[in-house]
Amino acid sequence: EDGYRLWLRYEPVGAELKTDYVAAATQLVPGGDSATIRAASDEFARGLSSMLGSAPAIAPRVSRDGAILYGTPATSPAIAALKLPLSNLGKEGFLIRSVPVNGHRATVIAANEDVGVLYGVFHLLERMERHEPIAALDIAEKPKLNLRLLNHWDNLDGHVERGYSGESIWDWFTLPEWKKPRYTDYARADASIGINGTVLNNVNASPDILQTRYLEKVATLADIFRPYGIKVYLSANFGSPVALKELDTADPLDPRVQQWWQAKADEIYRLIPDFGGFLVKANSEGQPGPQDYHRSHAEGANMLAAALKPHHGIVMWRAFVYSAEDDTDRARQAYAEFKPLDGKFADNVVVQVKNGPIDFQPREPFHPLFGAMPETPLMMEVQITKEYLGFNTHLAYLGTMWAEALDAYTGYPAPDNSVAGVLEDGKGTGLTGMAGVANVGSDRNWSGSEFDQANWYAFGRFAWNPSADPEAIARDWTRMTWGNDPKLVETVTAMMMRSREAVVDYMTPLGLTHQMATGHHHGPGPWISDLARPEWNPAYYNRADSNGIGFDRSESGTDAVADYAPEVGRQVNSITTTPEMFLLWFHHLPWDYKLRSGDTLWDGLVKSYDRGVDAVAGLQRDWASLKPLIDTQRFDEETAFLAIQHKDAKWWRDASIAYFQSKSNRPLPAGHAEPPHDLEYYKAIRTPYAPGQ
Ligand code: BDP
Repeated sequence: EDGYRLWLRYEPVGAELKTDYVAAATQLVPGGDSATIRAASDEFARGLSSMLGSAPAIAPRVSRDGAILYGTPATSPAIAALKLPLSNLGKEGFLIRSVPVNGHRATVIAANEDVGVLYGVFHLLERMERHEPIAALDIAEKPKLNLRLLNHWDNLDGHVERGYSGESIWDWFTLPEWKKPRYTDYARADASIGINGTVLNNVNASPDILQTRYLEKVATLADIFRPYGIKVYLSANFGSPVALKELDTADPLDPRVQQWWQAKADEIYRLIPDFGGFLVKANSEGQPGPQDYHRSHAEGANMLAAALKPHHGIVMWRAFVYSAEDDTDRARQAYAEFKPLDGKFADNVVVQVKNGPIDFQPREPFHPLFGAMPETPLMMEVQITKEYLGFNTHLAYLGTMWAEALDAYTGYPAPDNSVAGVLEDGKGTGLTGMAGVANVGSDRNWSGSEFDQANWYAFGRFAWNPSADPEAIARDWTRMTWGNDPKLVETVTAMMMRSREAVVDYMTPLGLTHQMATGHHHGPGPWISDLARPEWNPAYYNRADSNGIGFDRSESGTDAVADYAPEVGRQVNSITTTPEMFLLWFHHLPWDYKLRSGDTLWDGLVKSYDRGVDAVAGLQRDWASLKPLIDTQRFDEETAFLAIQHKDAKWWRDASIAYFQSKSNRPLPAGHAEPPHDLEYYKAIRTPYAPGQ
């Protein structure tokens, strides 16, 4: 049991359930013969034979009780005859119903397009994995967002930026000839959670990906993914025409540049007719961009969009920018650059905004752009890989973190004013979506740890439905990944639900942020203040001194609160109404400031760190109690990883307390132990190598 099968383990079911399931799966009746319907049939064969001991035979029509009929009205007269209410389900929705067909009891999986059928087949199989009843179904599902994409930060040399699960799964060296079975298993996993697009290469993009010999490899991957409803996209380096030595400029208003991209787009679509489009990181962290030629982000994005438009491709233009010239407040910089461009983007451009205004931290308030671009479709980018949450060895279920951002009230006039509502509102373009920076790599278990598979899974579920319940997702994943024993399900789900808060507590409590050591971002470095740019330094963010701690973003500080809708801004401008979890994000406060608990800020801070460490010890205890219920290989690995997390959590706590105490000059609250070493000891710890840089 090495984790390779992810949540699609299809474990054999017990005798009683088997009788029910066998009776409800006596024959498979595919309505159609496309590659997608064949993939659905293959999945049924794989899943049912594994869960029930044998797979039912494929039949041309429903001829006995317990048949499963699946297809679209267009290719299956039997489904057309049922006149099912499919009109509201779009291209990707599906319906599953227990209905009589030809006088026989049957389960029908119907959709408008084959990919919807495939999603429905996975849905039914996953229900069976969770031991749920399937005899009387009436399910209608459709995604709320259209672009449900993984972003792979994979370099062409196989290295994955911020990857903690081995090397890239794309073997560019052996493509296009060698089509690894793993590529198909990747597509199956994605389709099982509704992911419908994948950006294959790093946003810090090598221009080489646009060379013909790489595009041929990309085309092969696109062919493998197509039956699973997955489109391929590429990160495009804005300076490609120059870097590939074909032009001496990449100025988006230069006709030669426009023609270059047009010809490149034409070439791509000759090879990949359904190519999705480009993801672009421009004028950010040293990447080239339109501003190099004094053009705006919109002018750059629109030039690429024009090249893709005849082929129905799109541009996802990232808003992750912070400029060296502007040293006011990094949290305001994307807003400052993009807000004035609202309404200036072409209708096949969507702006891709990180969930928070800084950078994938354990906790951030939502990005103010979500409430500020009424004329521009926005998609949300989250990081599935845990660059700032302890890599693959710390257990941190991100579903709760994403729900916190998605549920946040923006004040924006979207249907429900939440960030999720903003994402669902494509401003008439249909460009609604979420992107997740993938944690998929060459490790046997794909994600570097079993629990990190949950974050891949949860990402798909949230992209399908941004209002989803993180606990329900955790429970579903647990059942499929670890088993259906009630104690196991409750224990693991509860562990997951409190895991991210534990990380916040031992790394960056009370709204602190970006306290990680330089470069690799593993381990604490709150004292660091000597890096070239101010906003790379943890000390820039904590601003701890003998008076207090925190970053004043109120109107008396950097006024970042003004980037939010007035009612949101008012709430966080005032110290007393700012939620305590964001206190030091928005305010610089004296060490003796009284928290709601009655503790001083200093005491509360220390207690948070300790609470985080204790929470990890709790995770260890809970996990240990599951030993009889879990296979040895996966149990042992997680046991070891939790021990690493516990050790790291103590390191975080002790180093942070040692540093902040050197500023606060206050004793620790009663019952809280002093760090075992002095500050110099923690400062001297060097991590010579950490994965993912
Ligand atoms: C940061 C990562 C860096 C990425 C950057 C981005 O440290 O590796 O290139 O985000 O999103 O968090 O572009």
